[in-house]
Amino acid sequence: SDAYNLILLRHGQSLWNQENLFTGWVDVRLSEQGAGEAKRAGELLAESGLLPDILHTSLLTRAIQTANIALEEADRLWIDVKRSWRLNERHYGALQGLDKAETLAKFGPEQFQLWRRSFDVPPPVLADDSPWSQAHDVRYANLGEDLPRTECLSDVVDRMLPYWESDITPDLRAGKTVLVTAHGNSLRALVKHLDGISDADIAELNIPTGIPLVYRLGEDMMPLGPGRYLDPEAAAAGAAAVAAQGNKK
Ligand code: DG2
Repeated sequence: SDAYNLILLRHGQSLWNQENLFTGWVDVRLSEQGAGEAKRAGELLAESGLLPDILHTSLLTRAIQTANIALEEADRLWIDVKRSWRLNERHYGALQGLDKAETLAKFGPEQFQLWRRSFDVPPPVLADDSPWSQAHDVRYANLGEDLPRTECLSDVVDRMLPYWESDITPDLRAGKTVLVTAHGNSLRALVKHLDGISDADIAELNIPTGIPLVYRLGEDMMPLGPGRYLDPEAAAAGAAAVAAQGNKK
């Protein structure tokens, strides 16, 4: 075929998604439900016949676990893998570790929505001596000035797209089916690019956990049509649940 296959997968529910806490770069693991979502994602890949030839993940455990579980289910644990901090979740700054419902109640819906979904308003910076800081995490020791202390979605686009260009698109051009296992906001940044979504409209986009989103790309590495969730009903329900997260008790 003359199309290139790209599969995007947000990790399954994490322990902090379950507890409704802002996570960002904090390295929490999958919940039991999240592991089940990852297994289901692997089943969906196997059923669809879309078998990844190469995996790209973030450096965060929840994305790596999700990929491993899904690939095991699809009998593809053996494929090549590349990992990059550039696929990490958006750094949530001083919101990392805070309860989403409490934050909404304390700062109000407008500020809450700006921090969570605006394109260009970053939360306050996270101090390096916070227990939720990554300033002393060995896996980021080589980042130097690139290590974020907070990020808005625009910052994520700026550090994610170079990796898309330099590392992911060459694998696609080589004819490989590429699986990218990442996060709510790093995938929002990639979908914004692929679907040409405006800075204003991207606020409305929410990515559900654990459901493969498949794109067919042309020679220009842009989609030939809309992305397709392999379980559209579960994806719609999951996206609505993400959007409502601040209101959850
Ligand atoms: C979530 C996204 O990231 O949260 O950082 O809390 O995808 O790694 O679970 P993920 C977080 P929202 O921006 O949807 O609040």
